[in-house]
Amino acid sequence: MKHIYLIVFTLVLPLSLFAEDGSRLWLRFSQSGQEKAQVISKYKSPSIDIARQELAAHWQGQPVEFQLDKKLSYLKDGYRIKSDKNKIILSASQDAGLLYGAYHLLRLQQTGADCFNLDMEESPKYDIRILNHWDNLDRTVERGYAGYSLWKWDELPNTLSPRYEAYARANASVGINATVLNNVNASPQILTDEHLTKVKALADIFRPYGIKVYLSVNFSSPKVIGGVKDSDPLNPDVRKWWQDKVKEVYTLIPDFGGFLVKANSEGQPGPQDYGRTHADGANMLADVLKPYNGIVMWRAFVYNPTEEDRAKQAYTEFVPLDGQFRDNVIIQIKNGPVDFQPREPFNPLFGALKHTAEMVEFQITQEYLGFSNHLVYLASLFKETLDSDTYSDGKGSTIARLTDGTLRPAKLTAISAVANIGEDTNWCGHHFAQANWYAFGRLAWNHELPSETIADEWIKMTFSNNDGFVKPVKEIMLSSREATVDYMMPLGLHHIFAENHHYGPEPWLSEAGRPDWTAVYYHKADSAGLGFDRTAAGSNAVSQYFPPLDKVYGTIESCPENLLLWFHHIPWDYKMKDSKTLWDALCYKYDSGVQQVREYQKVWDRMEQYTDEQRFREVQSKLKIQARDAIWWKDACLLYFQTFSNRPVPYDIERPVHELEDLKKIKLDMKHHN
Ligand code: GCV
Repeated sequence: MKHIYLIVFTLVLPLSLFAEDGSRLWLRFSQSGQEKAQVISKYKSPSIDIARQELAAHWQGQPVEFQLDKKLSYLKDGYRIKSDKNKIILSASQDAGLLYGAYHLLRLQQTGADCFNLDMEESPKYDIRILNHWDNLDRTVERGYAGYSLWKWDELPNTLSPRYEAYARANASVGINATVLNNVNASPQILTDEHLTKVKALADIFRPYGIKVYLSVNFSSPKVIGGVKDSDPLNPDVRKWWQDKVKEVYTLIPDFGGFLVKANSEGQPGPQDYGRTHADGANMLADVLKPYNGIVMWRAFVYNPTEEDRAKQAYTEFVPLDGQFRDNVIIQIKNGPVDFQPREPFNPLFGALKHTAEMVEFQITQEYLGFSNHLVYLASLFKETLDSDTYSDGKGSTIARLTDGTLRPAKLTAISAVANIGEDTNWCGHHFAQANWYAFGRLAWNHELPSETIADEWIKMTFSNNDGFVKPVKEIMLSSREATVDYMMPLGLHHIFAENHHYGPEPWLSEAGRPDWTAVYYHKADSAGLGFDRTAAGSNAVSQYFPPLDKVYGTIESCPENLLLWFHHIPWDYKMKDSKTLWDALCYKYDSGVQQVREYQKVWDRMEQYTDEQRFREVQSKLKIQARDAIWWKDACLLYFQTFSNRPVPYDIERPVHELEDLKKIKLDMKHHN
């Protein structure tokens, strides 16, 4: 008997050594039987040592020689890779460049690319490529769907989870070089001495991976934890408090990045509490950080329950302040003017601040995209924003070129996204949600990469190089964002989510803490039609866009149909481009979303032969949820809007399977503040 056990054990060992639970992310290098590569390096530093170890452990190609070369400083923290006779020269001007170059080589190997005739230079499009964690000190994560926070504040700084380093490594492998550890709805406690020593412990682990730590700060910190009378940015005692605090931070963490601030938004304190402006608040912090090369990322996500269209408010607030901000302040702007919806037009603030640095904020965590239950590949959404032409500086003024320093010389370029990472074994809650973390990193490095290339890399690294798997799965990923828009809110509909948690549909929501937290505020359905009139006859949000977009968006005929109901209130019998009525078009869109998810299920089931049991089953079961949810969305929205349109659902479309009244009773028990 013993013998038999032994044999079985030896046979299964290579496969079972690493449970296929997604914990290894895309860093799934082959584990055994390979020749160890030779790495020639006369340098030593924590980052270079990691680069060397990674290659020594996983690289199977020609010997690699490291070279540090100051002449390559034009590549910033990028690198050059060049095949040279029997070896490969990897050179960079910074240590981190060698690390990124090492991961580039490993990516080539994992994806089956040619590793012999290499000749390339890579330099990142953005200086700061940063994740924003909305992690609270009690380890809950605002809008987090992958378990509790990675940061175990109660154990830090003495106990260091191995996941801290694994996190840093994953980020470095895609070029992410910065992280904001805590929620923008920030607890002042993060700045207490006790917490700062914990932050230092994390910063020390991340540093060799080229990652700088930043913190979200609460504008009332001087008053709440400092015992200062108020937190007025013009009060010298307040400034003094921040000066002392920042000195303390830099004593602990000499390369600390700076602060991220959500002020005077959704109940957060800010300079306006004292009659001061956002510029007064941001500049005070910027001045304090300046001697240490620290920066302030000041969020433009501000809106108040006023009469003014919520979509207009960030622009109204910030444009008059243009030119007043210090040069180490960068305004962090959500991709759209409302809030990370499945589809929004780009935020009109991009390009409108002519003398102020601007950066994009994306959301990787799927607050409005089915949490970690729905497979939605977000590179397509990110690219849609980055490639949008604002026309601010003439044709070709894309958001990518405006924010990466190409169009306007910038001291500071950055790009950010709200992380989807938590304590879950597979990090992101859904195996495919890992692709969105990956895609953000790759696009932050190079926003010109096509979504398809990124998907291709990720699939090959994470699952399989087999064409039979790569092709169909890539098709799922590439169409998934549009499919989700179709079953949730097509044609420019937005924010018709259930109250607070934002998971399912609640288009009938008409009472909430404030009008702009209801769904009816956004869709404005009535017997005449559907959609928010943002033309000159309505809220005139179109006027915030540069010509010709103000006209393009402001005219029904030229407005892209995928944004029609964002900008216009459209009659139910309006004829769309394909001559369907608006009502019919809406029905077909919802139906197409449902059909696409059904197709994903069919395709995925055929993938069983190419993938491991655990991940196959887990994705399969998530797709079931997604398919059920898609039908829920379709029925809820069509049955509800039908009470206004009074038209039949086209007869060739699958019939609703729910009663509207039953759907209205669904109340999910998920707590969130708005
Ligand atoms: C961190 C939305 C979310 C909030 C989030 C806010 C923000 O309103 O629902 O949870 O708060 O955006 O970005 O500040």
